[in-house]
Amino acid sequence: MTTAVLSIGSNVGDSIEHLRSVVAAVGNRLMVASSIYRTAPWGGVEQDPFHNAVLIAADESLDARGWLALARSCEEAAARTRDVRWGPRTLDVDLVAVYADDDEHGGSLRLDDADLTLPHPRAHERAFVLAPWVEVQPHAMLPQGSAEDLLRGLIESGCPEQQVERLDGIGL
Ligand code: PH2
Ligand code: MG
Ligand code: MG
Repeated sequence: MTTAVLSIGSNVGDSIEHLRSVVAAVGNRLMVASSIYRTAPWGGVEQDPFHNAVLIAADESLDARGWLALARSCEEAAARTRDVRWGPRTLDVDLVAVYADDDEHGGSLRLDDADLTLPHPRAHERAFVLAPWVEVQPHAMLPQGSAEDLLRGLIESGCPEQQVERLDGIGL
């Protein structure tokens, strides 16, 4: 059994519906979904704000590569293209962390492959990932520190690309 932390984001088309399509694909493996956040575009490309959220999901048989395949199939179903790095997209589904429940330390898997690095190598510098993650897993840890501390640092930086706003009254 593995548990995955999925960061989902969209800023093209009906972005809330794109996020909801991931909830549908995860189905009964969903453990918890964060609120939806409206977030400033991160990464220096001028574009519309994103909607972001985090899902935590568990599966008896998927390994990290299985979760990656699920993420990719969600992106393909949303006709995701990869034109501009950190540019606009219908749907981005990123694996932030995967926990192997049979790991005696209950630790987060470490992987450094060409197409998959775990934990996600840039999660610690993105409030759009950390804010929804801390909401659903307040004690989450990254190699760089606790997600909560890292988030506080980013918000206190006052950097425009770290602005996140939790949406009330609309959820996944
Ligand atoms: N995704 C990107 C680039 N920039 N900014 C925000 N706020 N949210 C995202 O999901 C996002 C981004 C490409 O992966
Ligand atoms: Mg991404
Ligand atoms: Mg991605």
